[in-house]
Amino acid sequence: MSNRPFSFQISETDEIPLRCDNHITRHLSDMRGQFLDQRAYDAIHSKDDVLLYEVYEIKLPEVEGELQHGISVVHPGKVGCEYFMTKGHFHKVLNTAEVYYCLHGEGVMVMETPEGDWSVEEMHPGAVVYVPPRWGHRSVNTNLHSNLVMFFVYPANAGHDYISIEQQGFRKLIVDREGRYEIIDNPNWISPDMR
Ligand code: PAN
Ligand code: ZN
Repeated sequence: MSNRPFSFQISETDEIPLRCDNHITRHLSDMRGQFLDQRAYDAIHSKDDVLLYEVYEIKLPEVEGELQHGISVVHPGKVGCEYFMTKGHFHKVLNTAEVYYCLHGEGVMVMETPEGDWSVEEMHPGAVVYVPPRWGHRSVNTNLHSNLVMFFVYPANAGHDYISIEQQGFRKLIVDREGRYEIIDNPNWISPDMR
């Protein structure tokens, strides 16, 4: 059943949207094996299953024609020298795009095709990133003092393929080097011809 038209307010701060009926939380334990520095991961995890990021959505039917949209909030912090980030995914319907609009904070969108082409786009308030069809994507908060808050919208029937990224990783990692972010090769990335 489809919704009646509706509107709601979001502000350019890290406040949560007033209208939301689906709140997704992801903790360190949801990201096992995704950070490069396993020792740093274990050290943090042994003390606390830290909340890394949250997604606020309005429930919509996951069917063609609907546009899922909401707010993602990536909290500040690091595991080793890697910033807090989302799991990242391809859309299950690979040929579906997504738009992100940054409301607050600083970060990057790491993107990659199944063939191994890659791109990193900077996010800051007012920045829009277009994630084309077929591009896997992950948001990374590169500011250690504030949340990275973004509005996103994508076809509601897109679905999420998390397994591919869990298995092969992203080709590029985003690390902190003396207060600035740096893009490095992921030594554990499995290239398409080795899968
Ligand atoms: C976003 C993401 C959100 C969380 O809504 O789902 O940023 O990231 P993960 O899904 O990788 O945990 C989106 O890209 N939806 O398609
Ligand atoms: Zn997506």
